[in-house]
Amino acid sequence: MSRITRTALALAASAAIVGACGSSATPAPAATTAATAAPAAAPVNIDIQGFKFPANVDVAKGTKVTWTNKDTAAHTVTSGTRPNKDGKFDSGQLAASATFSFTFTDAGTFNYWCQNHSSMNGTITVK
Ligand SMILES: [Cu+2]
Repeated sequence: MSRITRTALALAASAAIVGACGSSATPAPAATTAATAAPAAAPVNIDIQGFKFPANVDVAKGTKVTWTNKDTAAHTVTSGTRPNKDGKFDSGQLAASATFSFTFTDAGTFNYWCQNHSSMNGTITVK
C-alpha cells in the first residue's frame, strides 16, 4: 500500500464579511451652509470739520456710523436730499463736539445734509 502524500495547499480565503447596511435610511445630514452671522462690521467715525461732510463714505451693512462735530458752529446730519428729509435719521442740532450715530442695516446709497449750511452734503454707500 503506497501512500501518496499530497500537499494540499489550502488557500485560506478569509471571508471578509462586510456588513453592508444598504437599508439604512438615515438621511445624510444636509450640507451645513455657513449660517454663522457675518462678523460685526467695525464702527466708522466721521468728523464734521471745516463745514464739510466727506463726499462719500463706503461702509459694510450693519455698520454703526458716528458723526462728531469738530466745528464750533452747530450742524445737523439729516437724511435725504436737500431740502427733503426722508425721515431715516436726523441728528437735530449738533453743538460743538456733539456726536450722532446711526446704524446702516440696508444696502444702498444714503444722502444726508446739514440743515444749517447749504454747502454741506454727504453720502453713505452701504454694501
Ligand atoms: Cu452745518
